Amino acid sequence: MSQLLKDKTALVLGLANRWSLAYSIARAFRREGAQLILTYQGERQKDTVEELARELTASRLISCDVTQEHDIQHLSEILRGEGDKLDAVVHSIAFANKEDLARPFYETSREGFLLAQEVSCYSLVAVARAVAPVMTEGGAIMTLSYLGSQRVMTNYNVMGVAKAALEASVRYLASELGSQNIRVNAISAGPVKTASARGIKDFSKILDRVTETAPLRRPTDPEEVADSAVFLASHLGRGVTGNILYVDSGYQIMGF
Ligand code: IMJ
Repeated sequence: MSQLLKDKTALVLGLANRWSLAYSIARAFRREGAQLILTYQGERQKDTVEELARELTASRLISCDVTQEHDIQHLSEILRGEGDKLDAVVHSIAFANKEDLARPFYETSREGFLLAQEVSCYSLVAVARAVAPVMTEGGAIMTLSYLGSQRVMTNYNVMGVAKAALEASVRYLASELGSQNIRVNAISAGPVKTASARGIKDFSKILDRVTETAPLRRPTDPEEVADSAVFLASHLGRGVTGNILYVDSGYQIMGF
C-alpha cells in the first residue's frame, strides 16, 4: 500500500453517518495511514459518530457545533493542548432551512439566508482561524462544494449563494495562508445520495441527467471524492491551492 498520508494527522468535520462524504474521506485518509481527529455536531449525533469513530480507529472525537464560537475555541484549545501538528482539515458542513430549498429563491428570509451563510460558509473561516496555528509544518484545508454555486440548479437556491461565498472564501483564505504553506481548496462533487441529498425533489432525475450527459457517463462515487481529498492532503497536491476541483464525472464542462 502507498500510505500517502503516513505520519499525517487529519481533522474531519461534518461526519454524520455512513453516507456522509466526510465518512468516505475519513476512511480513505485512514487507509493511507493518517491519524484521525473527528468532530460531531452535538449530543444528537454523538452515538452514531462514536460508533463510526471506533470503526475508523480515530484517535480523538470532539464535540463541535460550528455556529458556537465557544465550541470552535474549545476545538482550538484541544488541538493546541495535544502539542501535535495538524496536517489536513476537511470541512464538510452545510445547512439551510428545508423550506428555503423548496420555495423560490426570492422568498428567502433574511434569517434563512444568514443561517445558510453562517453554517455553510463562515464556519470554514472560523475553522481555518482555529486550525492554522497548529498546522506548523503547513498542510491542506479543504471543503466540499457543489456546481449550484456557479449555475442555477433547481431548488438549490440559498445553498447556491452560500457555496458561491464558500468558494470565494477558499480563494481569500488560500491567498492569506499560503505564506504558512497552508493550502486551501474545495472539491466540487457531483450529486451523491447523502443525508443532505435525501428528500430532494427529483434527485433521481438529476442523477439520470448526469449519467446521460457527463463525459464519464456515470454518477459520482463517494470514493472518487475521497481519493481526490487524499491527493489534496498529500505531498502530491503540494502545488495546488485556491482551486475548485470538480469531481463530477466531468459534468461541469458540458453545455447543451
Ligand atoms: C440540495 C438541494 C437542492 C438540490 C440539490 C441539493 N442537489 C444536490 C444537493 C441537486 C446534489 C445536495 N447538496 C449538494 C447540498 O449541498 C445539500 C445541502 C443541504 C441539504 C439539506 C437537506 C435537509 C435540510 N437542510 C439542508 N441543508 C443543506 O433540512
